[in-house]
Amino acid sequence: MRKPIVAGNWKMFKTKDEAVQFVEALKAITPSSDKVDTVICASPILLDAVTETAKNSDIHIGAQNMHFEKEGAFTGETSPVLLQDFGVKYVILGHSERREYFYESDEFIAKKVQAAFDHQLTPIVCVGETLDEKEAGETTQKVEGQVQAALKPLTEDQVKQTIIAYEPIWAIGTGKTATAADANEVCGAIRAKIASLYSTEVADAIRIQYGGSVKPDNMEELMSQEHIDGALVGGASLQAESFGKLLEAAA
Ligand code: G2H
Repeated sequence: MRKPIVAGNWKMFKTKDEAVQFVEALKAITPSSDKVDTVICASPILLDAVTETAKNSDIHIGAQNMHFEKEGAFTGETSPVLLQDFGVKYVILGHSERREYFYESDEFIAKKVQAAFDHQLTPIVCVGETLDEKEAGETTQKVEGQVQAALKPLTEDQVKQTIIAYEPIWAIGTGKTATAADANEVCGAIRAKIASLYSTEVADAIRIQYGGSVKPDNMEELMSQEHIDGALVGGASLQAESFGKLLEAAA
């Protein structure tokens, strides 16, 4: 059985004090890591404070992006070496906000996915279709292409360890959630694609999250679906209490 993984994506929210208080509060209610993997993905400037506060707890810390190079003249970028140095364990890559506002391509994201493994970071690779693509019946084709491109540089063992987050773009921060059945169908199609590219063993091992307006009141139904192994959560991850409810529903 695949262990559920629930990751909070704070995006560009929270001051240092708010971040530390959140982690302190969450520590008291985090389920055991035997039951669910708990991840908080914070802005790079908060990572030092949150990794320190989360020490000796079941909370893992993630970044929301990184560069693929170890170092160099890349003004404003974050190196995977620094993330590793700060005790970060996960990194979100290819979030639709990065693809849309910062023009990140599938090829660029694939280089980051490889760099994550080179630095012992687990990538959370985001894929998803726009409303136009959904209405044109292109959802499966779009997400399968994104998955195939992102995993291309990896070994089979690395593919097994990768987390895929299926986030339909039209559902992000809009309050519109895909129905649990629709989300499960797309996550199932992703798993089938991985089986065809690698093997059933790899497809059975890889964990696939759903993301897009996940809240305490829709989490249980999403988690009851065969192919959904957790959630990537924006808005509802900003309060420790609501995030705690999501963890409880997944555990
Ligand atoms: C999708 C999600 C987190 P929200 O971006 O990655 O955000 O839960 O606010 O839709």
